[in-house]
Amino acid sequence: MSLPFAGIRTFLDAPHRREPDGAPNPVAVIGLPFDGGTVFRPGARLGPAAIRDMSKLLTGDDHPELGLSPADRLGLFDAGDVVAEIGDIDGTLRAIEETASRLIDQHCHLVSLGGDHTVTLPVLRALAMRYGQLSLVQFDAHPDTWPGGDATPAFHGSPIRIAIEEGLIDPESSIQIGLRSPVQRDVAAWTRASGLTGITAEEVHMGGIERIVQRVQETIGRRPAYLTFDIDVLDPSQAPGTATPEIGGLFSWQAVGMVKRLADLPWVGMDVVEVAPPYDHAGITALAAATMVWTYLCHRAARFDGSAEDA
Ligand SMILES: [Mn+2]
Repeated sequence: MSLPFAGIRTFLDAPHRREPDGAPNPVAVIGLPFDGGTVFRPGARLGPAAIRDMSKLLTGDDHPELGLSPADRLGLFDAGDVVAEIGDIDGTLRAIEETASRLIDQHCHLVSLGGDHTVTLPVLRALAMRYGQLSLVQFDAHPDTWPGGDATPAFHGSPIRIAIEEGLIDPESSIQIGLRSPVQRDVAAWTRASGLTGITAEEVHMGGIERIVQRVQETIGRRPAYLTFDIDVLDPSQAPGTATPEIGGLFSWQAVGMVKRLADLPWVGMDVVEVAPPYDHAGITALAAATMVWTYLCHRAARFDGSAEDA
């Protein structure tokens, strides 16, 4: 019996290797311990370690509905962390893009553990290079469409704006869920004009998750889709450990229920970002993050029959 409190911390106890080993349906997990793009309270550099740590709770047993674990049918491995010099935003983004591209070129499905939301940008650059323009499903309290500064346009409030400006994602077939933060007037106007669909947290609460899932499916269509899950979409009572908490957010059951119901979208990868362990209590933010990824991976594993080809 493997003991969840013992052993080296990799995500879900997956083997640590830098490259895939030829197993079918490879999925690479990478840690992106970067919080140099954070404007309020830092700490997301410690996110990947905390998520790996809490993921140990999810090892050893099967998903209660699916009756399987991710490693049963996926070539899951933990490729470690991507780091660059302290304070070097551009260098970090380049390093992440290079690593992501290398793994994608080897046919890996990519799962990234942030880090602040800046890290999603280089991942999208790598994926768009491989798959063309993507649809984005973004769980987030914030639209992340602020313009950056002149010196560093990329920070954790700007990745979606830059991704649209660079043509990495198609705003008309992308959707943001859980919005509720204050937004500058010109940023709100830019976001509306971009064609992005925005769903507020209140709409989730009042309309129910089934209706929101339907909106997502109608918006996304069959374009290759990327899931970015900013943990601050959750209510601070459910996820206190984050840089920019906003009240009135989703409960974890709503978010995990939507991730489950969206499992059949044509995903090309996902990330969970903005877990800042210094403000966490009892590991619940890191556990929520680990569980979102685990749920996504269990449903991905369920697509394969155990001997199958890549989807
Ligand atoms: Mn965000």
